[in-house]
Amino acid sequence: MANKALMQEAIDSILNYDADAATDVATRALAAGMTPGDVMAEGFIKGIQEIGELFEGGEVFLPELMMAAQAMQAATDVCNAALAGGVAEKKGTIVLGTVQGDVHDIGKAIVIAYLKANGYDVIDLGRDVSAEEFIDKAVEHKADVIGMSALLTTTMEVQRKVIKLLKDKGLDSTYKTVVGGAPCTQRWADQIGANAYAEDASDGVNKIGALLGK
Ligand code: B1M
Repeated sequence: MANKALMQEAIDSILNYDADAATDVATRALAAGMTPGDVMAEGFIKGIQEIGELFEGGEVFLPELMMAAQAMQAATDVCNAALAGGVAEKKGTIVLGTVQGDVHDIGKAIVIAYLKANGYDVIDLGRDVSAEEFIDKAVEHKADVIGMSALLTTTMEVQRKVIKLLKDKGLDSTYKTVVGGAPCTQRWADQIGANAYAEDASDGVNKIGALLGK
């Protein structure tokens, strides 16, 4: 019951574009014993999804979307910091970024925090990452996996481009590819020849673990 009230506060902090309130409620929810994953999934993610629906319906506009994203970022920072530490054994190296033309990086930050907490070395390529850069960085860091986040139906195409470029360069068996982000699906992953699709951060950890036999 107490957690339910906290999660409503979390949702409200996003709907009110209030980064201070988001930081405060995230901190209290963790102190109350909730896991970072539950705090995000049961609270803040519901809030930002609601903002996305309001935006789609023309009830809020870009400035509000940006303020909500700032509040979301504040909550994500608190929860991701609580995930830090993780396990000592290194299970593999992943280069992960948001694809070219796309600036959505809140989900990517959560995925990275989960992977690090589960023993992976993750090189964060940032956002607006070109197909060539994904591959160059994978080569440079001797990565096992290339992870690509895309939040726009228009930018998903870059995921296809990376996989095609890997094939053209004869590198498709050197690097495993994982795609994620709200518009992506298993069907999309199959269509473009990705090795895996991950629905959320914990699915990402599981799918990458399966790909690398961990
Ligand atoms: Co934008 N935006 N946005 N936006 N935005 C969406 C994506 C949208 C669905 C909103 C809507 O209309 N309902 C819509 C896309 C429509 C479409 O393409 N079909 C949209 C649009 C249209 C736009 C702009 C074009 C608006 C404009 O300018 N007119 C513009 C595009 C800018 C650009 O990228 N070039 C834009 C801008 C922005 C902000 C900058 C204001 C802000 C982003 C801030 C930031 O990220 N730093 C923003 C936000 C916040 C959203 C919504 C509301 C929320 C996204 C988010 O953070 N979700 C979003 C609506 C929505 O998604 N419902 C929306 C929370 C996050 C935890 O979830 O990112 O899905 P998510 O990540 C999840 C999973 O998807 C998965 O795990 C994560 C954790 O669970 N996952 C992976 C993600 N990547 C993964 C990678 C993996 C594995 C799993 O392995 C590689």
